[in-house]
Amino acid sequence: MDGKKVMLSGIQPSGDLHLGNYLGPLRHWPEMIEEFDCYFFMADLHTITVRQDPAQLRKRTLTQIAQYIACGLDPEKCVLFVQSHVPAHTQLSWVLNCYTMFGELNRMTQFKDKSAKHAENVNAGLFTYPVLMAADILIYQPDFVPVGEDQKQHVEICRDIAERFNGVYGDVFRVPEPYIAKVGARIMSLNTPDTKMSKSLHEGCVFLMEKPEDIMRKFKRAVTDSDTERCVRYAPAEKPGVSNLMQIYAAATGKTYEDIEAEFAGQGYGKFKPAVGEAVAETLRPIREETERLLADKAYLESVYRAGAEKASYAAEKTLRKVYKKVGFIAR
Ligand code: ATP
Ligand code: LTN
Repeated sequence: MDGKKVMLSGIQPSGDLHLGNYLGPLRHWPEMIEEFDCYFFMADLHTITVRQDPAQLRKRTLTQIAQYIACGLDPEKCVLFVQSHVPAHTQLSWVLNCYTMFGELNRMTQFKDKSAKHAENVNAGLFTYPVLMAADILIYQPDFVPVGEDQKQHVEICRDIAERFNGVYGDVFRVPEPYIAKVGARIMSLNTPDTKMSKSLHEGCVFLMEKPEDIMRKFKRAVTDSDTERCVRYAPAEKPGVSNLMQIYAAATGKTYEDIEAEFAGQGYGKFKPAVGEAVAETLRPIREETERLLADKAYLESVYRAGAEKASYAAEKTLRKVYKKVGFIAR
């Protein structure tokens, strides 16, 4: 492309996108497309580390493309693609597997969590997941990778792999920085505010496609804290429930924590919870409506991901050729 800094990120279509995905990384992506050369993809290859229903996976992948566009990712201004459409990711992943240590993969917290959760299917893909993610990243030579807090360890191992490879072969890969937003980096479940909001915990999770009345219901039922002061105050350790709602409200409205404390001073939680619900419902309404409109135009979505795969392949194959040459493979 044209000498701008490069940015890349992806989300797995392993479930419907939720408020944590949106307020953490996704909301910030459209701000970046003017300034950076951006690649955003549906990480479908990653999803099969856990069993998927094939029809559901296809549907969710397509919905996710529509949601990316509805959130403001103009396909004319950034590259939107499906990970499995660019085989260079998996090709680089094999090479990087041979430059990644068993011990470092064994320390990854996501591997430990997911193998505990899916004890009947602790497959090798789940173990080498971070290597595929490193390949996804390094193949586009990005400067930044915007993700939520929980993905930081994966970007760090990617940096370690890149530095190890560069140490042997010279400066092949740019070593990228994670980019983690200050507000919204870790949205917690509305039911259990000590665990992160996640698509696998349905009740405490708000999905981007949910109707306003369902969103309101979830916020009205959100767990607040059992402290006696009953006031809206930001104190994550003492008041995790209220502080999480404040984080959501701040991210959805752009207000500061001080503004929010002043707005609800002396009012308890009765007005605060529906106000957060309303702010979220209003933020998500245009995204849901635009997603529905786009999903009705399959031909357009196909044209977006086809063009995206072509542009992404061009950049990815350039890095792959360089890597193959460095390690000593004969060019075809
Ligand atoms: P799972 O339920 O399988 O753990 P997930 O809901 O955590 O999935 P991912 O696909 O792993 O979602 O994450 C996609 C992106 O959203 C990542 O950048 C991740 O850091 C971010 N993210 C996920 N959950 C949250 C959250 N609760 N708050 C902020 N960011 C989040
Ligand atoms: N592991 C990420 C998805 C992902 C990703 C990436 C994010 C796969 N490859 C490359 C950033 C860059 C997740 O959200 N669970």
